[in-house]
Amino acid sequence: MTTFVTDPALRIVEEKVAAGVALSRDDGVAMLSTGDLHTLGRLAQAAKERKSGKNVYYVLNRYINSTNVCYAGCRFCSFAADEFKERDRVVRMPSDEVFAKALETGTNFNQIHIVGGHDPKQLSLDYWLPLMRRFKEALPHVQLSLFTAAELDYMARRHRLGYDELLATLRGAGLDNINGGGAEVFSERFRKLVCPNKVDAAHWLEIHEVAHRHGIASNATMLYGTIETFEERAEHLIMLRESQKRSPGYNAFIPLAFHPDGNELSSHGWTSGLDDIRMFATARLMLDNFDHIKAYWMIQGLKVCQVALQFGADDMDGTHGSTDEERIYHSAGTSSGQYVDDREFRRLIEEAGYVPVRRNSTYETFPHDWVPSSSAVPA
Ligand code: V47
Repeated sequence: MTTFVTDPALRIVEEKVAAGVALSRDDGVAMLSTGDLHTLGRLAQAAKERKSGKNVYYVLNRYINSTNVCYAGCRFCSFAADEFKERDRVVRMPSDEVFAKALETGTNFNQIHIVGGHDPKQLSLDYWLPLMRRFKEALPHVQLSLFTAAELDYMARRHRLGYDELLATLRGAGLDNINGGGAEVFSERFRKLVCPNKVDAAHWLEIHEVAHRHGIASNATMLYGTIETFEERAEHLIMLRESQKRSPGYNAFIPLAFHPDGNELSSHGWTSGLDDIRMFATARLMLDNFDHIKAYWMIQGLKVCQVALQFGADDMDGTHGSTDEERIYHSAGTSSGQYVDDREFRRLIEEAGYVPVRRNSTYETFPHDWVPSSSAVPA
């Protein structure tokens, strides 16, 4: 078949990919700015299929934001609430409420995804260790995908623990996976301007690498669509690729499109569909040592995410429970709902030409109609 490549920079990308040469920062910038979407998509789709064949993954899960109290003050955030000045917006769930919330719509799920904020009252081992053990006892089939590296850094400093000791303790209580947030953009320039009070890039990477050595898997993200340059996006991806080389354990990369409502960076507006698609494809091609690129329906919307399956993505993330209330993206203006029926995932994946595969956080797979044994009963 004759293929037409209209962007010469993508010809170089194609040659490097064929020769197994890692893509450079300049290649990343070329992909992020190309007008030749068809070539970019063809290359990214081939890279996806070399990794995961025809499979596209999803997970039956519960999503909980257990607290929105946060003292980090990131300028892109619409979620954080000041516990003294915004009392009516504060959500700070006692651990019994988190447990009850997870079970509200049954036990047939394989992951609990929880993120919160830099909350001095909730980010403590006294709160989390008993809750994690309780989950593991009651729901042995459910993996715990908890915290971001930003929260873990805060917890370590609060308890005056090294990362090694903290992560060994959390692993002992059942932590399976660390969520990918807190990475934002690794550039020092970006962090100084946008999130100066959050864990820096070196410590974010160190936390994930230490976690991997303790047998805890993790994800990685990048927040795109504000003040970052394409060079900074490409450098971020290269830093993740190097981190995976040093300490393998990242499963998925998730591009997080900026949501502008109600935060200090709102003048940057929404990302465009083309920017989203280029971001998925660029991530797929640059992160040659990551198995999965996730198109999270709640973030780019189901329609863009379905298209992303032909631009390198191989995962749509989770259903959430039908009574879950995600707050990070809903306070920043997402028009995605709170819940997707897994039949809808299967329909969209099949229509895109792929095979839907149910997974857990670490990509163990299940038949779509798998149910937990009756011993999974709330304690
Ligand atoms: O670090 C906050 C992002 C992250 C906004 O591991 C925003 O599967 C866009 O950890 N616009 C936390 N993004 C969420 C997180 C996550 C999300 C999806 C998948 C996974 C995973 C983890 O949310 C933060 C920040 O980058 N965020 N506000 C906003 N206005």
